[in-house]
Amino acid sequence: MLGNSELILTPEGCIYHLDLLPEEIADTVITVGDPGRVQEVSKHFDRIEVQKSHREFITHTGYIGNKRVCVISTGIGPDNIDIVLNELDALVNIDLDSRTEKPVPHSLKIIRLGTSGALQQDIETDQVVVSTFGIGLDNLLHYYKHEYNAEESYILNDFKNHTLLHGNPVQPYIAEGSIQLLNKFSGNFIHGITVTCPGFFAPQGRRIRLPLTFPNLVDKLADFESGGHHRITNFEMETSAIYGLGKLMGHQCISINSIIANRQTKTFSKNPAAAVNRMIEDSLEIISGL
Ligand code: R1P
Repeated sequence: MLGNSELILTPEGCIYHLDLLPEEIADTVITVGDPGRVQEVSKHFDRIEVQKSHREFITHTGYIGNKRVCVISTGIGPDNIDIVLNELDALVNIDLDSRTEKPVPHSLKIIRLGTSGALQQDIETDQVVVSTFGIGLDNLLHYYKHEYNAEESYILNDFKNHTLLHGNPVQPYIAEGSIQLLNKFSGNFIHGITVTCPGFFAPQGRRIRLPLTFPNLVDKLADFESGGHHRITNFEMETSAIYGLGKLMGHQCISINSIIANRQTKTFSKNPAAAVNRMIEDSLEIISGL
């Protein structure tokens, strides 16, 4: 039985940070970093049944046709993903009354609709990238017992040898997205590895004033290739944590990102809101048929 300090519930019986009851989420969960993006997604729902908000975690649950979906804002970063993934998982896999694990595991489809920076010249702003793998420079997954499959080990090993980040305070990890979901997002979607960083400035090679420990980070990531066809397309701040935790918990996860900046050409989208909206519309069309 999980103690009151381990599985924290509000007086209303909601999970602590998300402030949600089990019946207030759907099996298909869209996550967005920006709380303002929740309504940009839910405005496409045919009806909204639940609207909750606590801190940066805003949730709208409703229907697209007959499909029940919810959209939740995670805020920024892997530490927030630790909270969102664990609390979503508890909502479906823990009996909140008895505070014990349910006997049969329940799997969610978790789909991130985010924004990101491209690391390759040929990926233009406003294009959309779907992550084959997430490589984490953020250390979160190292707090959970985890193992890699053969392909993950192979790519991670190549990554460590190429970037030489391994052994520094940074301990890269890797996790694969759901192949089933990845295959649904093809056509105009570019596929590639996404690197997840624990910050926006130095951890993504941006020097404003302070000197960088890894001044060549962007080029090192951009030059990487493994197995003849795996390259790093983009980086942001959530994907590896979603893939790593989601996989350990038995959920199917996919991360889709609108490219709003290109770090090679040093360009920024002229209309990021329109680009994000296109990604939302194209993705919802696929999500409604999952
Ligand atoms: C940084 O500006 C934030 O934007 C990106 C990064 O991953 C980070 O969360 O994603 P979202 O637009 O989904 O927040």
